[in-house]
Amino acid sequence: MGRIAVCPGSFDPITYGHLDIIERTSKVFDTVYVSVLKNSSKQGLFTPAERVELIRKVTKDLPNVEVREFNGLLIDFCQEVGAGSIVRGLRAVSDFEYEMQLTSMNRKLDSSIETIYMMTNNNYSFISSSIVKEVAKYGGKTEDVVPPLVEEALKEKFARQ
Ligand code: COD
Repeated sequence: MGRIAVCPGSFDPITYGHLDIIERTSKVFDTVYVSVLKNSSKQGLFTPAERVELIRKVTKDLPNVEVREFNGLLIDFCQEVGAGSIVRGLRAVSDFEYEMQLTSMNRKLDSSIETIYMMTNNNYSFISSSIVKEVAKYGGKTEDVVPPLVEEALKEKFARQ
């Protein structure tokens, strides 16, 4: 079975910043589950099924990456797939406080699951799904921050709104 990691997130939608973390994790672990979960403090643009489909398409060349939607606690998902590690990306100091809370609470829920942080790639440190959505909403270019098929999906979404 080997070493299993989970890359959790809302991925609404997936960006080059997320993809970079997923690719790097896939080089360190035998199997990586990308888990689309609910972040109750964020409002969604894409449905969970749409997010899963976009992630599947942009990770199709990574044979050890599996994409799943999960409705529940991250720790429950990790237990279900037998993962020993959670991998998260860190962009700026501003990410730290939230990440600290998430990690501490997850550790209380299951102390056997370790959370590991990967520093963002400098080229992608400024990217967030929220900023990408705002730029796309007003017709700005998003080609440097999301894969082409995500850019298309964003255009379609906003054209219909
Ligand atoms: N560079 C590097 N990493 C990045 C970048 C970037 N430009 N952009 C995003 N990332 C990383 C993030 O740091 C994160 O690790 C991952 O990519 C996903 O990011 P998001 O923003 O899509 O995901 P979040 O922060 O909304 O995910 C929060 C969860 C959904 C994981 C959380 O809310 C959760 O676990 N929900 C399920 C219920 C639960 O268990 N709650 C927590 C109890 S403690």
